Amino acid sequence: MKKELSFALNYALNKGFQIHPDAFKILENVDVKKLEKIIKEIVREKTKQKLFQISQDDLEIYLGIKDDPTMQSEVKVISDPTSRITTGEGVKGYNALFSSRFNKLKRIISDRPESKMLKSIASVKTTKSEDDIYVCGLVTTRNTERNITKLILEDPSGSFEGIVFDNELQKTADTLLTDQFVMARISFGKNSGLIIKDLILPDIPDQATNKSETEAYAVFLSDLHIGSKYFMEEEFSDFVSWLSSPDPVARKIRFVLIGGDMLDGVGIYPNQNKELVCQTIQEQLKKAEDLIDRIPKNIKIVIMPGNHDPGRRALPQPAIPKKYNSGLWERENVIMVGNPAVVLLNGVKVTMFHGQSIDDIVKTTPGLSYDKPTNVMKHLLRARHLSPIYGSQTPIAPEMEDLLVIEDVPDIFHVGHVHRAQLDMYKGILLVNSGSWQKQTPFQASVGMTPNPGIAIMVNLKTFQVFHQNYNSNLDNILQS
Ligand code: D5M
Ligand code: FE
Ligand code: ZN
Repeated sequence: MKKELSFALNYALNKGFQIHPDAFKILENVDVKKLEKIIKEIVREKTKQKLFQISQDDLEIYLGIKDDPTMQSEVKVISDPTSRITTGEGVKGYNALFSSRFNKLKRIISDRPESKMLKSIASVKTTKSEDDIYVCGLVTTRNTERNITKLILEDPSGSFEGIVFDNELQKTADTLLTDQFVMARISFGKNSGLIIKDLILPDIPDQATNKSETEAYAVFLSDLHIGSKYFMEEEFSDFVSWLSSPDPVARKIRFVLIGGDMLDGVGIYPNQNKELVCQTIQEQLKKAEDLIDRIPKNIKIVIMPGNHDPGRRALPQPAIPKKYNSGLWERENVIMVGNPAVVLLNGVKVTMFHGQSIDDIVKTTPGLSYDKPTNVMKHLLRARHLSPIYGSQTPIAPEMEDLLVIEDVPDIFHVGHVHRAQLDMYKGILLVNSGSWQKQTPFQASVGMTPNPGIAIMVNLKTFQVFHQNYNSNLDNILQS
């Protein structure tokens, strides 16, 4: 008998354990370097349970050869744009899109008491009321000059310009995004001007968090940029290997979510080919597939596209099309969804969105920046919309239905894109920006963007406890919260 094996057996026997002969057979075939760690972990776990027998099952579950039957791993896709994308045409399409946005958000805000007093914008012009009235609409213009903010709001009946004088309210007004939905309390000024007295956002109601009944962990990833020469292949590969290690956390991982930019893509930015190690989508997908194949099969993998992945550029994006790689679609443990998507992981509701709109929002909103992406995510939740601004950098398709309204209140909001891993909470929702696995690119350096790549964020879906693993050797590279 190898000395490592006899050490492991004696260790367990001295702690009062019996080892079943079938378990012994498995131990004989385990890598001797790992034996000590494995036996100590199992002894510790089973001592806690006061069960002093090591069976074949224990080892198989521990080594990931067999699923722990008490652990659930159910993925339900409850919203995916892939089959709902219709692409309306031109002006008609955009009218339909904005009318869908208005109607959906009006329905969401109708849960608020003030909405009982809502009037149409057209009626504001004809009534001369002494009392304040409430209207709602999409912000078409926001303008601040000499401490006065002017807003133009539009609903299906018409539009009006209102003025915000109050300093505190101006702070809210200044963070409103173009095409965002808002409810306003207005009063009539002396010179028949309309004064905005209050601004009410759809926001998130108080609600209980859904939790998994059994302990199962989800890993949140995004922005791998496979194919780029800056993809941290070695670090990512180490992370994938860890998933099949005997580490007690690794053994409980049942879900891996990839929130977009899995690939670096081709022709995404000028001269990209000079920064690629895989020049075609097929090659990039092959590399992705090889990595995904090394993830244990009892882990469900949800793959959503970002702006670098193939499909279409405009939001909402369909899932990465089958025609590029049917392999991923055929894997039993892989679920391909579009961007954005809502999935239930053992009943825990996760809204996944790549995060393209963050670029437009940080540019136009005072107080928001790239290094605190979860603040932008809070902004989106308050607006109940994933990408309000139309006509800026983020392309939005003229769908008949606005699929970017946040209709479902999630338990976890998963976003990527800005390559800064960060955690936060907002009204009971866990906010995860999953960072990236791509080193700082020359472009990012030129604009002063400092990513913190190589961090894997994991959440225990039963307790919502969060863990992370940092594969980056640079000590300044840390997870923000
Ligand atoms: O984007 C990563 C981040 O870098 C995201 O915040 C956008 C920004 N970025 C990247 N390339 C550009 C260009 N060419 N212009 C403006 N902003 C850019 P990713 O989607 O991973 O490329
Ligand atoms: Fe990215
Ligand atoms: Zn991106």
